[in-house]
Amino acid sequence: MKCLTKNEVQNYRRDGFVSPVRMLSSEETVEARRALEALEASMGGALRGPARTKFYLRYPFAYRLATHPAILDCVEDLIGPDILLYQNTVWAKSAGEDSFVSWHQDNTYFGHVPCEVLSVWLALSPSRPESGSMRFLRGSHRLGQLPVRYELQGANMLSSGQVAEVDADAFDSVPTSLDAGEASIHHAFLVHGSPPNTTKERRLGITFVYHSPALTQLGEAPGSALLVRGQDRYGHFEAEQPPLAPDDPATIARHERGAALYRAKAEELGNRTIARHDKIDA
Ligand SMILES: O=C(O)CCC(=O)C(=O)O
Repeated sequence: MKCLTKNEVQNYRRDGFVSPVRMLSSEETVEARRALEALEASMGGALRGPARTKFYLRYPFAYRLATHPAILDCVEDLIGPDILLYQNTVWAKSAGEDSFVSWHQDNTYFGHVPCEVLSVWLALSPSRPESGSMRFLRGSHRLGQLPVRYELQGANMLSSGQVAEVDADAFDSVPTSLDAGEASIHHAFLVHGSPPNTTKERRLGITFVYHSPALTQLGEAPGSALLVRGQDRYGHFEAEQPPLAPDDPATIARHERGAALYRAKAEELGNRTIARHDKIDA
């Protein structure tokens, strides 16, 4: 084990999540939040368009977070030493806003097979039940891929408004509670969601999605991913490159391609409204 205890790994296998895990020092957390909020400010207050998708391909601060040794050590404890980074995005809830996230499984629009995929949700502010922290349906990852229905409500942060068809009452619903710099890690079949932020503080987190290079994806559209540790002996995913600088033309082009491939795959797997939030923040 490089980071997690044997118990935490066992809990992840049984429950589908482990939380909380300290990832960043307080200095690193402050710096990461400053960098993200400066980027948001440069876009008028929120990330928009393709910047919401795979932004580790464009912004070095996001790449550094995605490859932080503490995060990769935890990921390695759960999925082994060869690690691809598939996606990242930001999850921000303003003070008192009604945004929520419906019960869903991340793999619905990733389509990875087998679904040995996990998300690290890194808190850049405290994330408490009252500020709309994520809730996990304990053990629901063992249900496999569930069908979804669509409830396209404006306040749902999921672009397609999908709701996993699950009897949520049959599961223990576990709210996470994270200090800034801590993370929760969840399996991509785990059913999860989050309520509105009822506090006076902004709740801010970034997710990073990792899996082994051995996996494949459902559908025909190609996917791309960035090797962040170990080796890729399979070549199932188009190889991405780290960013050089946010205004480097090759970096911009690579980010645009990665984001477009990600979106095309999600659309192929049923997310017809993946661009829904591109303009909402405008
Ligand atoms: O940040 C939230 O409230 C939800 C995040 C989420 O659904 C995810 O990271 O998969």
